[in-house]
Amino acid sequence: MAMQEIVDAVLAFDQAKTVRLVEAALDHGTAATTILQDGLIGAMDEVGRRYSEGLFFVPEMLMAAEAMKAGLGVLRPRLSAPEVTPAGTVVIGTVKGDQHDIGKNLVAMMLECAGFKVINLGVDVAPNRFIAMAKRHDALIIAMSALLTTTLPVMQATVASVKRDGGGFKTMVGGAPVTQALADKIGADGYSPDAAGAVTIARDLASR
Ligand code: B1M
Repeated sequence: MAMQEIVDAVLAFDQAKTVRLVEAALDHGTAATTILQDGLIGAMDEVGRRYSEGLFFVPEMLMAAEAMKAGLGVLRPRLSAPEVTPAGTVVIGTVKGDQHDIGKNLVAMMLECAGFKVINLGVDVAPNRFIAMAKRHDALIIAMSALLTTTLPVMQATVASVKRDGGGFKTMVGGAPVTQALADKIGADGYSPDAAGAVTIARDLASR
C-alpha cells in the first residue's frame, strides 16, 4: 500500500481513515517503522510546509496532529524493540514555553518499548520540575524536547540547571531545531535527531 494514502488521510484530518489505513498497511506486511516514517511523520512534514506557506494555520496543524496520534496508537504495540535493555528510568518532557508533544511522545514510546521506565512530564516543563521528578523517580536520564527556535534557550537553561544541581543525571536533547552542534554547545550528554536514535543514545548513557 502506498504511504501517500496515509499522508493524505492525515492531511484530510481524518482520524478514522488514518487508523484504518495504518491497520491495513500492517496487515499487508508493511513495517511499522516504514508506516511511521513515510506515512505519519511524512504527513507532519507536509503539514509544516503548508503552515510555512500560509496554506495551513494552527487549527489545521492541531487537527493533523490528532490524526497522526490516532495512527500512532495503532503502531505503538508494533514498535517494540527486540533487544534486552538495561533497566533505567528516563524523565522526559517538552521544555517550558513549548507545547509540541508528538515527537516527544514518540521518543517516550520508543524508550518504553526498548525497556526503559519512562516518566512523561508532558509539555511546558520548567527546569526545576525536570530535576524534582528525576530525583523522585531515581532517574538516570533527563530527556528534553524542543520544537521552537524560541525555546532552545530554555533547553540550554534546563541543561545548565541539571548540571548545576549536581544530581548526576545525564541529559539528552532533541527536536526539529536541535542539532548535534547545539547539543555540544549547551553541554547535553546526548542528542538524537529521531526517536529510534534516541533509544541508542539512552542505552549508551545508561551504560556509562
Ligand atoms: Co507548531 N511549529 N507551532 N504546532 N508545528 C512547528 C514546529 C514549525 C516548524 C512550523 C513551521 O513554521 N513550518 C514552527 C516552528 C518555527 C521555529 O521555531 N523555527 C511552529 C510554530 C511557529 C508554532 C506556533 C508558534 C504557531 C503559532 O501559534 N503562531 C505554535 C507554538 C505553540 C507553543 O509551543 N508555544 C505552534 C503550535 C502547534 C500546534 C499546537 C498547533 C501543533 C502541535 C500539536 C502537538 O504537538 N500536540 C503544531 C504542529 C503539529 C507543528 C508541526 C506542523 C509538526 C510537529 C510534529 O509533530 N512533527 C511543525 C512543523 C514540522 O515539524 N514539520 C510545527 C512530527 C514529529 C514526529 O516530529 O516533533 O520533530 P518532531 O520529533 C521528531 C524529532 O524532532 C525527534 O524525534 C521525533 C521523531 O523522529 N525528537 C527527539 C523530538 N524530540 C526529541 C527528543 C529527543 C530525541 C529526538 O531526545 C530527548
